[in-house]
Parts: sequence; C-alpha cells; structure tokens
Amino acid sequence: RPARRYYTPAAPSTLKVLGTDYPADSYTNITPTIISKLSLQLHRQPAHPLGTLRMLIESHFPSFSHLSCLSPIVTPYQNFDSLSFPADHPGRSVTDSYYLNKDVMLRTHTSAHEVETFAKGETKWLLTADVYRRDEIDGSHYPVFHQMEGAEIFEATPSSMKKVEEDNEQLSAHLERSNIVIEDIPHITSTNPAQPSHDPRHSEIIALNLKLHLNSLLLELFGGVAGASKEEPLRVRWIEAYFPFTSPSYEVEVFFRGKWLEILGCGVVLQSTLDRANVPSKLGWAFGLGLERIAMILYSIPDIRLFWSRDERFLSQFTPGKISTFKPYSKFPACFKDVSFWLPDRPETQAKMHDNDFCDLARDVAGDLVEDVKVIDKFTHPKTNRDSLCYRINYRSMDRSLSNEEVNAIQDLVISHLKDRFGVEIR
Ligand code: FA5
Ligand code: MG
Repeated sequence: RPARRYYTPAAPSTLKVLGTDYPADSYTNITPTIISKLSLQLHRQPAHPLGTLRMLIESHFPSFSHLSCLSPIVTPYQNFDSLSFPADHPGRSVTDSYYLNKDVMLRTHTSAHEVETFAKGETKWLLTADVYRRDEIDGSHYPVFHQMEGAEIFEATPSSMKKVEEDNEQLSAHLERSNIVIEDIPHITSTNPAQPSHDPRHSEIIALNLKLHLNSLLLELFGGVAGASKEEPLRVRWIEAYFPFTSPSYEVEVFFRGKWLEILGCGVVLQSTLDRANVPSKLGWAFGLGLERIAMILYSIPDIRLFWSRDERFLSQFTPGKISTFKPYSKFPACFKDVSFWLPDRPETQAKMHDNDFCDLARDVAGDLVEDVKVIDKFTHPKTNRDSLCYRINYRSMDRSLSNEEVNAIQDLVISHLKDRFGVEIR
C-alpha cells in the first residue's frame, strides 16, 4: 500500500479502467465518478442532443471521414508532446488533468488524436469524443465534455493551392448571399504569424479556407436560432488566439442572447505535427469545437449536468436528427451547506490544497447533486502558516426535492472524507 499522499485522494495500488489494470502512482488522481463516465459515449446515442449535433455537423462535411470511437485513455505524448506543448505547460499538471498514472491519462482535448489520424493517411476528417478536465463546478462547467476535431490537409504545391482558392471562391459566394455578419481579423499578423517553413501566400489561402468552412458551418447550425432574421443577422467574431500546435491561431465566438460565447479554437496546423505524422509535404488547418456549448444554445438546455441525466422527462424530449427546444421540468429547490476547516501544517514548499481537489471530492461523494461549489473564504495564518478554507456547496437534484436530512447526511460524508483524505480540522 503506497504511503498516503498529502492533499491528493488516497488511491488503491492498482485500478481497473475500461477492463485494463493500471498500477497507481503519485500521479493517480482519476476518481470513481470520472471512471463511471468513460463508457457512456453520449455523442454516439442517436436521440441524445450531443448525438444529433454530431450527426448534423458530420452531414455538413459529407466528404470527410467521420471518427467517433477512440478510447479516452491516451499517453501524455499524444495529448501534449506530439502537439509541441512545452514541458512546463500548466495543462500537464495533476491539478488540471486526470492521470491513471504518470504514463497514462485521459485526453483533455480531441487534438490528442491529430498525429495518429494524419499518420493513418486521413486527409479530411472529423473526430468526436469525450474529453476530461479538472475544473471548477457550475452550470456550464463539468469535468467531462465533448469536442469535435476537424481537419483538412493539402499538398503544398501550386496546383493544389489553386484548387483550394477555387473552393474559397465558392464558399465566399455562398456566405455573401446569407444573413450573417462576420467580424473578421487579418489572417496573418506579426503577433499571429505564418510558420517559417510556409510560403505566407499558402498560409493565407489555408487560413481563409478554414474561416470560410467554419463560417458556413456556424451559419447552418445557428442561422435560424441565434436571433438570426432579416432584422437580426447571425453575428460571428474571429479573435486572435494562441495554441502550441497551430499558427496562425484563432478563436470564434457567436453572439447569443446578448453575450459573446466561445465556440471553438482553430488554426493552421503546426508543421512539426505533420512531420511527426509522416506527411511533411502537406499543410492544412484544424479546429476543435465544444459540443455542449453549441447544444446548450440550439436546444435551450440551461445546465450542463442535464446532458448526463437518465431522467425520462429529459431523454424522451429528443428525436434523432432533430433540434427541438428543451422544455424544463420543474426546478427543485437548492440547499447550500458551508464547510470551514484548517488544513494540517504545511511546509512552505508544499503545494496547497487545490480548489479542484475539493470539487472532485464533493463530486465523488454527492455526484450530480452538486450544482456548484464556491470558495467563501481562504487565508494562511501568518504565524503558523496553516491554511484556513471555507467552501459553499450548493446541492440541487435535477429530478426531485432533497430533504434537509438527506443533504445533511451527504454533507457529513463530505466532511468525513475531507478528514480522511486531507487530515483537515473542522472549524
Ligand atoms: C482546445 O481544446 C484545442 N484543442 C482546440 C483546437 C483544435 C485549436 C485544433 C486549434 C486546432 P480549448 O481548450 O479552447 O481549445 O477548447 C475548445 C472548445 O471546447 C472551447 O472553445 C469550448 O467551446 C469548449 N470547451 C472548453 N472548455 C470547456 C468546458 N470546461 N466545458 C464545456 N466546453 C468547453
Ligand atoms: Mg479556449
């Protein structure tokens, strides 16, 4: 039995995940709640909003390969190194990502499969999958969500670039006839440069092709929904972005109910990615979009936890292939509980307890009854260097009323786990 680690959940010495045994080590931080999600594959259920959305986007790209069955268990090489993430990138830390052990993790994005997919010889493809990130808890953040990666690569020759330019002309003509207002930015700037190995004219053509494909996808998805009408066109805005594996890079936002909502990240694929995939003579684009964000808009789904509901009042509302407006059933009352505690003595050099550690613990004990978790108070005692923390957990069930006794019992369980795992002293 490994020694208990400070500020991380105690783990058994091996864990069984999707039928395989993995030895645990000091990286192991995957929780039973997360393990229970790995086999669900909501994006492959035809009547589920995420399944329908996948299908609609796939039919917008009929000539692309459609991939959606890849295991969420990947190596840090796939998730990070193959995409040129620097060794000290914060996403690699155990506070941000789920690890089975130091060699095996859950993908944090669908880009983890870029190199292997290009290496298989795919030149135009969509790949849909569940992705996992340790994060705060609220109505729009859940530790599991779904992304769709799309990519197309071309031979870097004058004749092949000429074909892309012709494609660009057709796509532009279609968009010009449509009710969409695009706030664009230059394809390439000094802060969002073309790659040194690329002919900048080729990079411009590829970036334009990417923008046109995505603008027409967003028009098809949101055209009738986001208040788009004769008076009110769909508004899309392009923003300069940074990803370690694309340059130039962009993010795209859609204006919906008075707010700009980030939908996707994208860019011109870094040449080193294509070199690693053994297709060094090609160049192209890739994007990664968040399916829940889009589905919440299209279906008017108010809380991201609903995607995981097994309640018939949720599931029976949807038909395969059809977008419909979700009719909320009665919202049951919420009930919040605070917990204040001292962490044990901590040497200056030791990591503090991370908010994500608390969120995972709460989620593990109470599951989807946790609506959100807020930090109420936090300080370090100046003399003893002890940390004092106070968190507020808001409990609410999506399908029934919780009694105060029931919530108290759950909160007691949270507290006893806190004591066991982190050695806290309740204040
Ligand atoms: C990425 O994950 C990149 N892999 C995207 C990419 C692909 C860039 C290919 C370049 C080329 P990002 O972390 O921003 O980027 O996530 C992409 C999208 O996923 C976001 O725009 C958002 O729609 C969605 N997303 C991100 N975090 C969450 C979350 N916690 N909950 C729901 N959706 C999320
Ligand atoms: Mg982003």
